[in-house]
Amino acid sequence: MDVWRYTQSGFNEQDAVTNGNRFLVGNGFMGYRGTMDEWGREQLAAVCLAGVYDQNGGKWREPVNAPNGLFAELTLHGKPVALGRTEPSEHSQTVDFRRGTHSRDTRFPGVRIQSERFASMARPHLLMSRLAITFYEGGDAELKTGVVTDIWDINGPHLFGHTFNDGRVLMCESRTGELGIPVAVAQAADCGFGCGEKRKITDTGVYRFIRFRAEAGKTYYVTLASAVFTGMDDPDPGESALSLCEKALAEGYESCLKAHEAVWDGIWQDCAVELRGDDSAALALNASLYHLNSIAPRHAESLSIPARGLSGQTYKGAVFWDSEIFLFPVFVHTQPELAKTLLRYRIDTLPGALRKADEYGFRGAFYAWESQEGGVEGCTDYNVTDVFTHRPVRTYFRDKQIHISGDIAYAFWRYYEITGDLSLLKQGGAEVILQCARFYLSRTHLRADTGKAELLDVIGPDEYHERVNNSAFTNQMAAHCMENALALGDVFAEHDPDFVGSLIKKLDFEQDMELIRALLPKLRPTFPEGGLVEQFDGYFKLEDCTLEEVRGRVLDEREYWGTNHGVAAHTQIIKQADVIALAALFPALFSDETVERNWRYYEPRTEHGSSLSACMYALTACRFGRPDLAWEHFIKTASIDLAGGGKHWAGEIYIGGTHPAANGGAWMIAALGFAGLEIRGGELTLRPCLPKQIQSLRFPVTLRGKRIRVTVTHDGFSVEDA
Ligand code: IFM
Repeated sequence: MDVWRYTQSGFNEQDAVTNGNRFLVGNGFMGYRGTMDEWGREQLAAVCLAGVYDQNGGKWREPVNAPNGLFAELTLHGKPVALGRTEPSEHSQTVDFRRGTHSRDTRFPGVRIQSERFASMARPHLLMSRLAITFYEGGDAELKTGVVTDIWDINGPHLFGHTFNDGRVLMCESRTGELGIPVAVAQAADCGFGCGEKRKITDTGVYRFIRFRAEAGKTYYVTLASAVFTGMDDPDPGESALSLCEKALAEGYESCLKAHEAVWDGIWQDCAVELRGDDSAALALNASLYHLNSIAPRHAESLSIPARGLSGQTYKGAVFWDSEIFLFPVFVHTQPELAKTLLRYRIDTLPGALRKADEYGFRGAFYAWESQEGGVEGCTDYNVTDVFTHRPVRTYFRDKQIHISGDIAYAFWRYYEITGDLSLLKQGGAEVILQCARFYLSRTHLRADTGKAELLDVIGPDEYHERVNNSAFTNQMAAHCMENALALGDVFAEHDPDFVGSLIKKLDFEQDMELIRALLPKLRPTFPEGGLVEQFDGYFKLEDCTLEEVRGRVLDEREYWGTNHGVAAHTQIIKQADVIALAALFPALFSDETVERNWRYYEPRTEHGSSLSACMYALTACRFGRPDLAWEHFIKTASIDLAGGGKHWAGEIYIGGTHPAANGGAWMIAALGFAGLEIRGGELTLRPCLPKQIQSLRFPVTLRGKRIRVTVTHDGFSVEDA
């Protein structure tokens, strides 16, 4: 089995949407869905841009899809040849993880269409494809290609005022509706067989029509280069798009592909995990790392990754806690520069978090639950639509999921702990921690009778239980954030003794420091040895029924299980790892026995309705030496995008796409769970817990700037310079 390529043979129209995710190519600047060359809006063909958002009227704000410059449709004997409309005799679609390419090979009556495409890792604004069209019979043929503006949008349209140029390089320049951001897409074509072409502007784009008399048995090659620039990354997007297309075409497909593959080569050297013993698992793990690296913002200094990557506008293209808790670990251990890029996004969006806290009457930084550019909160008060009444349902993710600030502060601290690098804290991370601590200070209630500090009316990671009191996870995150605010002084004491003092002064934080010091012991939760941790006050009093019982109460498979009248809300059935996520993130607070006791309690009560759930259970099962219990969760996590799994609906809202958090989770299970890797204070420790299905794991990690390779087998482990 080739663990670096995933191929699907045969064509099933029902798979078109999922395949758009499975076969995506991307480079962090944009994602190109895994659709056919000749497909359009209906099959959700899309070029998804990172970090460019737009709102159309009162609809949800979401990222902008660019016009499609790789569109290509063949007409033979006057009839279009298109998958879905023309019955193929054979069809296959492949994504090559190592090379970062997508290819298709389709035999239609009379003609075979093969194509390959990539989103250049070497030049983030460039998409290229090469078509090879082989005719079994001669005839009049025409290839229609160009820049298509009739594109998939969920809450669009987002691009207006298209101006086209039908010169040798086709061009479409538009502006977004809300902020007027220019978006330019150009396309150049090299038609190797020296044919003539006509160009035309229509109401769906600008096209070239390449007419030729096809000879039987002959293959015709066409190379397309498309460049995408926006006003956010270039002062003259149109000019840059034009010149990049020309340059790419002059260099040629092979040469551009080589440069692209060389970058992928480097990426794999940094992070590939060689898993021996189970090829399907190895393939799934490669797929996970492929998807994650395809959307990592290598082109930017400060940008994070949306919850559905660059696979579409689902979840409003927003950045969630997924970034800090599920994606950050793989990057900080393998490509720390990327971890920094993700966290710089939080430094730069601090003003948005300060505004949000203020909006709710609090101080400090309350980060957006669904963060868009500049920290704009994308989460609405009505985030789900009821499947029965079709009415919007008041959800509280935006206002009550306050653990988000602590999650972000946690990642800043982990960055420092793992890398020993103080620069990120100095460049704004310390301020983020202080402002998050200040937020919790203003959000905490102090009980007059018990003297205990409480965080009331919150939502923890388990979103099926809204507006609960003292979520163990949330209280611990808040306490950890406060602890780190207090610890900053010590951390900088040796290398930059004045830094924290001046920051405290700048933020007028002296009094808050004292308040935090006094509050912390009253807020910090305690977890008795061997005891069950109650997810929130009163959780154990909720109806204790089985998952199957709750499933049995569901009337519509799309209905949402949370909110007031959701089927899970009044039961102990939870959506995703919550107490177990707490145990995974704070290993020092729980003995192995305590983890096991809680795992055995919560796992059967967890629906795993979020793709963020299974990996936390797998990680913690390794803690108490049960890789057999971890295995199923590992497979589920790692193969989520290949299997097309995960939930596709929350109420009536489509939530499908790729699953970066699970992709990151798969790496975490392999490296931090099965290999038991831990880096702290410049020291690396391993506590392997290999499942029987795996013979060995071998992977690189970066330790204080040096790449080393870890090998773990059932007989032991070794660490060497890589
Ligand atoms: O961040 C998650 C959340 O925990 C569960 N719902 C989906 C979000 C995005 O992945």
